[in-house]
Amino acid sequence: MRGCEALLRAITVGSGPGRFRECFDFGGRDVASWFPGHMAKGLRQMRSSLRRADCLIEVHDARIPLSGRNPILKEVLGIRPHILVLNKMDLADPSHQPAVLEHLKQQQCSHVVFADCKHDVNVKKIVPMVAKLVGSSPRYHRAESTEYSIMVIGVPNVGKSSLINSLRRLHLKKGKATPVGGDPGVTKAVLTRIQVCEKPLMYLVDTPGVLAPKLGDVETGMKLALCGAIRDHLVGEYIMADYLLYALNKQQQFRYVQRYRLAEACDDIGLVLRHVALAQGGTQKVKVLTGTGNVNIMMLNYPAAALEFVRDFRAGRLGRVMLD
Ligand SMILES: Nc1nc2c(ncn2[C@@H]2O[C@H](COP(=O)(O)OP(=O)(O)OP(=O)(O)O)[C@@H](O)[C@H]2O)c(=O)[nH]1
Ligand SMILES: [Mg+2]
Repeated sequence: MRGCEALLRAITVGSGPGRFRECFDFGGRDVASWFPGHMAKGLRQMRSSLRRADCLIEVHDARIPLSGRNPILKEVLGIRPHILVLNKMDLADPSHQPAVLEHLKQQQCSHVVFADCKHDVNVKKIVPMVAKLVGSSPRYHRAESTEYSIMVIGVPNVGKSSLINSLRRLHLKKGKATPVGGDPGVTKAVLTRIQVCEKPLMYLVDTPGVLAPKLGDVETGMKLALCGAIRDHLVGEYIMADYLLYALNKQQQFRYVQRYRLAEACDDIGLVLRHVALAQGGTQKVKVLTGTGNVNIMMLNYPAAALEFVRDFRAGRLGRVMLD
């Protein structure tokens, strides 16, 4: 199994803080196979809907504010007023926010909102920002129209649908209009317009998450996978868990030590997963053939432990982390 090979290849150096891997060995992985074909269709649909949009709201994960944004979306963005919502701020280390804003500004991306759409934090800032931005740029269509038509775009699972639902909760006191889920690919097609505000009259169009056909480097792909933008089985849970451990140590985020009752921080994913499996009581019955007959023995379930480790990160149980 590829994940196991990578595990064996992972170089572990010592066990105390300050003695961790300085770079990650991806074992020659190719990210091309992580791009699901249905995304090309989503992208085509978005191109045609774009003609009717006044403004684009790009949603991205605040834990990877600088990497993993779809470059094709960026091309499209050049011709529209654009707001970047860095969502899931509740899961990201807030100390990096000023540096992130500065970095994005240098890339001509200056309308940025950190938000938590699950708990409606900072979401109220968005409608006035859209109104101001559209008001100060020439309308692209229906000059007589006073309503706003906005398209919500971004890579999978970053919270595009959650943003629409949050806006409706805040401005219209209305319930869910578009489905939300923990796996990438919940929104399958460009949806019809959903009203999110009365004054000004504003409609949002939800879109399926689309990854770039070329993800760039494998490290970007791995970060996207940890944030749930790529299906776990395409990448492999072992390598994801190992990269996560590498990233946590690099950020000096050692909350996992206490959570899984390790003696100290370490860079050995095998050891960490052993503790995760023990902490969650994760065992697996395995049949062993012996000379005197078959016996069933209980073994630690490492694949389940790897998945649990990644899930704990995604839920914020390992602390607020910045992967970029
Ligand atoms: N912690 C946290 N979770 C969030 C936030 N926003 C969304 N989520 C969760 O992230 C997951 C994905 O949310 P969706 O709104 O379905 O994301 P999407 O971008 O529409 O996903 P696709 O349609 O699959 O591309 C869900 O489990 C949400 O509950 C947030 O601000 N904080
Ligand atoms: Mg969605």
